[in-house]
Parts: sequence; structure tokens; C-alpha cells
Amino acid sequence: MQHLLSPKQVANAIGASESSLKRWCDQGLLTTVKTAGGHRRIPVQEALRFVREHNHAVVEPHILGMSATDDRKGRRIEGCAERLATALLTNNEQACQAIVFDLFLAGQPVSQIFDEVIAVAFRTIGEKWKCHEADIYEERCSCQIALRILHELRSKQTPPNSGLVALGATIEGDQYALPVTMSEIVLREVGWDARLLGSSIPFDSMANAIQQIEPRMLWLSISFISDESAFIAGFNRLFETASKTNTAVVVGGRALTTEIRARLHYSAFCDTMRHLEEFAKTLRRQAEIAPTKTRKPRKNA
Ligand code: B12
Repeated sequence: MQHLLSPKQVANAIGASESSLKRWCDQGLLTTVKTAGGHRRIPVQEALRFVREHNHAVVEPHILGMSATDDRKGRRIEGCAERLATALLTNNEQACQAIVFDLFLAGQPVSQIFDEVIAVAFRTIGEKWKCHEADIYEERCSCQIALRILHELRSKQTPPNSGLVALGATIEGDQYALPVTMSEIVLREVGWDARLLGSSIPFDSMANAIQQIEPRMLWLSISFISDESAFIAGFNRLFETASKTNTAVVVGGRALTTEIRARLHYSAFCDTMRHLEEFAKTLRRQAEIAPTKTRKPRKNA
């Protein structure tokens, strides 16, 4: 069920007056829905979009369903990666949430939070694991916390309505869940109906999904390759399937070395979530200018 807020609640969340809030609604800065009794209500995702885009300070984040903040130092990216690594390794989930959600509420692009805070924190954790300063269970536990935070961020996004479907996955044997989940959130942030199929999906199954759903984009995060030749053959076959439905194949991930990439067919390679965001925006603009003629509307799309 949709979580709806009254204008007064949103006003309280950002320390504004109820009349200002109602004026912004009247100006169309906030999209509202009407209750059966004719009262205006604001979906929580819409309130968050407004707050982020218009740079409002949030004084009562819990009203917006965010378990964030207690101070303002977390509103800048600098220093957040180190703090997050420490909070993850000490299993302090509340502190982890505060770091990420503060940045989110402050309007920092999710792509930047992912590239410059979460990925950097995990690099630190990886280094500590390598030097035996962090145990395997601490690394795994950190991943679980990060995934819960990513799922919560996703639930706070406005549902996409562009009709542009993107499917995402990791390849068989690749258990790395964070980058592929981040990609879904980044794509949804720029209006794509991004649907993460999951981790460790065989190429044949991905091909079936492409044929049935005919997405405009397939994104693959490739962090681990067990058999290089089988991967290259399977991937290039998948690219052929994707070409038939005019599906752009976008790839990224630490396992894609320059040598491997030279042997692959794909539409775009991205080093970062920021790159993905920019590419997705461009592709969206192109799709809006020239919708694909062959693609027919699907019941469950
Ligand atoms: C967590 C983790 C794992 C977990 C993941 C669990 C999970 N549920 O996700 C698991 C348990 C799978 C794991 C396993 C192993 N791991 Co590990 N792991 C890590 C760790 C600590 C974090 C990885 C991560 O998720 N980072 C966060 C993501 C978001 O960052 P990222 O991968 O850099 O992604 C960024 C970009 O690459 C890009 N990107 C990535 N994918 C995509 C996709 C698209 C479409 C786009 C646009 C962009 C993009 O954007 C991201 C954000 O900027 C790294 C350390 C590190 N340096 O990253 C080691 C690390 C990758 N692991 C390592 C190793 C050695 C292993 C094992 C071999 C250990 C073992 N002996 O069993 C196995 C591999 C087995 C396997 N089958 O995969 C080494 C790899 C060394 C090397 N030179 O290759 C690392 C670097 C640790 C280290 N310092 O030594 N690991």
C-alpha cells in the first residue's frame, strides 16, 4: 500500500509552514493525490523527490520514513567512505543508514553515493580482509547491511513511468550482489523501469527473458568469471539475441579486463555508476525521440 502524507506532515518534516506546503502543491511542485474525502495527500516517494530536488533540509526524517540523521556533518561526501567502512565493520547498522540516508536526503546523486562512498568503503573492507584485519564473517555481514540499505533506498524511489524497461543480472557463478543492485537503483532514478532478475543467471535464461520481455536495455555486472572462454562464447551469443530485439547491452564490473572486453560485443562499458546514469539518460532521450517500431506493448511491462 502507498504511504501517503498530509501537507502538514511534509511541512513538519522540513520545518516549513503548512501554507507554504499547500502553495507548492498548488504550483505543481509536488504531485498530490486526493483521498475519498477530497483531502490532498502526498506519496512519501514524491515528498522525498521534492526535498532532494529543491534542496530542503530535513529536520524530522522519520516522518518521511527515513531512519536518518542527527546532525549535518553527513551531508557532504568527504569522509563518508571511511566512516561507513568503520560502521560496517563494527556492525553498526544505524550509523550506516544515517551516513547513506543523510547524503540521499541532502540531494546527492545516488550514483555518486555508490561510487564514492559505498564502493570505496568496500574497497577498504577488501583490503582489510586481504591483510587479515577483517574476518570473512565481517565482510559478509557488511554486504548484508549494505543490501538492506540499498533495498530501502529503492523503496523510496518514485515508481518509474517511462515505459522503458531494463533488465539486469549477474552471470552464472557471480555472487556479487552490490553493484548489480546499485545499477537498478541508478536506472530507476533516471526514469527507467529497471528490473533486477537476480544473481548467477545462465545466459540461456537471460536470452529467454530478453525474448519474452523485449527490454530496451540489459545491464550486466560482471565481477567474477569462472571459465573465460565459456563466458566469452555465451556472452557473444546473448548479444546476438539482444540485437534482434534492439536491446542495448550495457556492461561493467571488475572482472571485465581490457583483454576480455576486446573479445566481447556490447553496446556500452561503464566503469562507474555515474557512467551508467549518463548513458541511461542519453538512451532514454533517444528512445523518446525515436521509439522502436518493432516493440509492441506488453501486458506485464
Ligand atoms: C564483498 C566481496 C565478496 C563477496 C560478495 C558477496 C555479495 N553478496 O555481494 C563474495 C563472498 C562473493 C566474495 C568472494 C570472493 N572474493 Co571478494 N570481495 C568482496 C569485496 C570486499 C567487495 C566487493 C563489492 O561488492 N564492492 C562494492 C561494489 C559496488 O564495488 P565494485 O565492485 O568496485 O563496483 C564498482 C565498479 O566496478 C562499477 N561496476 C561494477 N559492476 C558494474 C556494472 C555496471 C552495469 C556498471 C555500469 C558499473 C559497474 O560500479 C561500482 C560502483 O562504483 C571486494 C573488495 C573490493 N575491492 O571491492 C573483494 C574482492 C573483489 N574479492 C576478492 C577475492 C579474492 C574473492 C574470492 C576469490 C575469495 C575466495 N578465495 O574465495 C571470492 C571469489 C569467488 C566468486 N565466485 O566470486 C578480491 C579480488 C582480487 C582480484 N585481484 O581479483 C577482492 C578485491 C578483495 C581483495 N582486496 O583482495 N567477495
